Amino acid sequence: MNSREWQDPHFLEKGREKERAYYIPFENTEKALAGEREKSGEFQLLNGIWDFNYYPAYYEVPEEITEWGKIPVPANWQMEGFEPPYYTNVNYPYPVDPPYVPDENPCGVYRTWFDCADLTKKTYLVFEGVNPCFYLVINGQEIGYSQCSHCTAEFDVTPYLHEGKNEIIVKVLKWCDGSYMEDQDFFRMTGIFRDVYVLTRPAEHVQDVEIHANLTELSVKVTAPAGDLTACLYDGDTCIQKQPVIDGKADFTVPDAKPWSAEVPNLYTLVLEGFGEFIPVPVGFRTIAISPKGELLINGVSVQLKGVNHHDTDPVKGHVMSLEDIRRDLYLMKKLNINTVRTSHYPPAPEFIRECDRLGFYVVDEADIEMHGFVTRETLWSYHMYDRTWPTDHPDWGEALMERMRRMVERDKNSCSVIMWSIGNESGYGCHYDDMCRWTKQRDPERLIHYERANMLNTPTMYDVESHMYREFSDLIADGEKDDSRPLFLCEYAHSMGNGPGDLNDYQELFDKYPRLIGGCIWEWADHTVLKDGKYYYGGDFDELTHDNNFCVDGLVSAKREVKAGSLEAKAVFQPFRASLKEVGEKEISVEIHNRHYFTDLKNYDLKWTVEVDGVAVASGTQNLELAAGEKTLLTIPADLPKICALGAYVTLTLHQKEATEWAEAGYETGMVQLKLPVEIVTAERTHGEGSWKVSEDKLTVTVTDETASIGYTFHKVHGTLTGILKNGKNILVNPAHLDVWRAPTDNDRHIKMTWGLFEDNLSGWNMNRLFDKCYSFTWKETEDCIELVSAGSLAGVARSPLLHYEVTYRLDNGDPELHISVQSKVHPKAIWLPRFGYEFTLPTAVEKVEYYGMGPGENYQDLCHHAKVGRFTTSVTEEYVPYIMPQENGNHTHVKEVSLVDPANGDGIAFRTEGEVEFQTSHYTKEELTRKGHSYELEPSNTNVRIDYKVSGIGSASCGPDLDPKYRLSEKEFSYGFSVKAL
Ligand code: IPT
Repeated sequence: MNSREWQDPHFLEKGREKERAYYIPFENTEKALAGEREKSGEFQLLNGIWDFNYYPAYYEVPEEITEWGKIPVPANWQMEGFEPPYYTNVNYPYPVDPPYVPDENPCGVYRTWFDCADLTKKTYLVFEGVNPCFYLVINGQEIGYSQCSHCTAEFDVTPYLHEGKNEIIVKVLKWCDGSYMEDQDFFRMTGIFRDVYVLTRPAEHVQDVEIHANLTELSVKVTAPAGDLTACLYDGDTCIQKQPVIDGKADFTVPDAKPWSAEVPNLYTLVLEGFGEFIPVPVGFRTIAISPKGELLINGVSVQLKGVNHHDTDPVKGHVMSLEDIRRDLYLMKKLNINTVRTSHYPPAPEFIRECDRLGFYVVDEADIEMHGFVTRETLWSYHMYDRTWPTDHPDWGEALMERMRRMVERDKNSCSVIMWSIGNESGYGCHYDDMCRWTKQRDPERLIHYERANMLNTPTMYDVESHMYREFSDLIADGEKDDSRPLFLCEYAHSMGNGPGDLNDYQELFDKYPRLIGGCIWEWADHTVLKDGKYYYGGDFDELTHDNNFCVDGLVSAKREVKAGSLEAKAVFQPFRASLKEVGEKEISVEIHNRHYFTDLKNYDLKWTVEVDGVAVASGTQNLELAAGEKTLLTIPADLPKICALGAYVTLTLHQKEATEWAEAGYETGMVQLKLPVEIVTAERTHGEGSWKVSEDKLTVTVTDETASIGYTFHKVHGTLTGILKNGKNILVNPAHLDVWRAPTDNDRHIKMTWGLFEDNLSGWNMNRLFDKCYSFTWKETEDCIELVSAGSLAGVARSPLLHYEVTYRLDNGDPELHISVQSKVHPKAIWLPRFGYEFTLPTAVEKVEYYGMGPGENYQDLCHHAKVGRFTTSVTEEYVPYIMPQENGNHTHVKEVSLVDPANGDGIAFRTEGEVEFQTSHYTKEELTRKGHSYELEPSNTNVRIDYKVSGIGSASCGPDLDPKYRLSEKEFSYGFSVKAL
């Protein structure tokens, strides 16, 4: 161990074997075909509990260690209690002074043993991931060094072994020069975090294998010593062709090969037999090409990438992912109709790629490179191109970067799922990028290459694909319209932080419209959090010197892989079928069905349909449609539709997997489309009670009596507010009902909230988070049929002009227990668009049971609603809450016409209805509490809070993406809405 070495960008390895394709040799064909590496007699997994000592600085490691602690392998030592976790995004967690890293560089020393039975064999030690670098000591002799956290490092340890028990010591440093190339946006974690194993192989053996397949041909190249070698191609357990390997080569022609695609991942296995070993290599027959229009062609078919960025992350284990964890992620992606993974921002474990080959995903394999922190090293933010002070251009760093590219390409070169190489992420641009791109192109002419930052130079022609992240819609439209035969790939889009993303459908519409927009990868798959004692933590919770708060909590699914509205929205937007209404007759509905698969006939699915009138099913059926991929057909649905209805009529179509798959049961709902039917809506007349209204002017109490109940309303004379909704004299309201515009900012509101509200700076905002409600006048008039009370006033933030003026009319019709509320509002001409606008009611906590007719069952917003449908739903206030790690706006419902909330113990409660539509939300947490608190575990409930809103602005993905699209903003300057309320 030498501090000069780990701070020298030329010192990259010692004793490490040349990189090669990932494979595991077996001792017979059966095992090779089964491919379970742990069953190979040549493979010995060393995972387990190892001896371990942690030293706060490397120079404290003693010559001889006499006392040892323990640690699991694989693990990150931050998750095992040795250091607090540290989250930083762009900023480096130490000064930017390459190649130097802090002198207080912690070191973890690991120890274990393994048995060696046969010294005539070759023994290799393989590390699939050690962060960030390590020295290897075998039986007391320091024989190896490697860096690049997410690269495989293999060592030939044969010369250092003796028969029997052999000692392995691994010394892992916390930082090295390589850390400058690993500035990814995640919790910085250290240690042996991927599998470690021994391979015991014959003295002579295959060193490397390279395959190339198109739709009918397979060519095999082998690096091996002279000797007998055979290549057998298996379809399942059947050898379909056998060839001798001559001069390191074998060629196969398989005219009827079943093609591989992410949708139908037909996989063959090539088994190389020779030198006493059987080496399986999965083979997918497929082609990758680009059409003259810039489309991505897989097997000649234009395919969209419906992807996510995947980081290795677990709230308990850190960066450690078992095969079960990998499968859990990939299964859930399949269930969400995701077909692409960008392995941000490093190569995943080799088994991850294998699983993608097997289950069917397109993979954008990314080199372990990110140097984002160079943009902030001189304060603020500035990118450089061809700047010799950046490692991307500095002569000392060329090979350090190149080896990262090479080690990935060589390891994953045989994978059919890998369709594109990515030369890392967010590192500016320099001459080493030119070199890495050229080398990759020459090494692998078949796959595509992208590097997002190449767009700073208008993406030089040596890149096959132009790529961008978080593109503005207007730019994307321009990209689509550009006459360019190169595909455009959004390597990151739709930032999924917290409640969101809300704009997925808008992106998808552009992908559908413009051939060269081949899709992209949502940022990102799962939240990064740390779970301790049942509480979820994020950046800043560990006293980090610099950190980026909850910017790591930005997954499409939670850290525990639970889905949220955003996940379901991705599923809906990516779903492989579309439906649109063609004709509605008296007895039948005609719907056009579009099979949006690229390779699969719809006959593999059941198409179910249900017609609902006013939330009640009136007809349903199941159809089995034979419809080739990409085709459209008309489906006729028999249904006797009424002439009129009270709330609405819809037909809902769902697509279900016929057969069980590895990731989902038979019947799993892959997609859903709801279509509104043109049935006239006539609001039912309300039956008036027998009684009559009475007004007591003193108390400003209005009372209505009918046969069953006596319902009254009270108002505040000065404030003009509705202070009471009474039933038998008991007020159901805890606080006066009032108008408001605030919502607890979502993560996607993190920029706009500064203009909405009063936060750190007291000049920029309209201060909407603490509104003053001024009543200018409150008057009432009675006629024979009704009483009308009118309150005119304004809402204003501190130190600001009134944000809006309102006039509210409360009307009671003689004998009708309902109070009709209508609101007119005029917003300040210069004011910013509003988070929302509507009424807030506060009810006792016991009012828990909820029924509504509107969009559900999950939360939905104007731009986050393709996963939801209109219907009648029963839920509870508690269930309505969505526990985002950083508390924020949640639980909204659009297209709502009726809502009731009651205390299940006594049936007391409140009911709302409208002839138009409102948005509705209810929660035991106030918007103030959700605004104030930083973690879900800090929240304290109070009451049942209900919103009946004119509108709620959409969600978007502006936490890192474009501003919320204007069409989803509540930016009208004048509007009105109304609804009725009564006690139950
Ligand atoms: C982009 C990064 O590539 C990604 O790693 C992540 O940090 C993401 O941002 C935000 O969550 S880079 C940014 C400058 C757009």
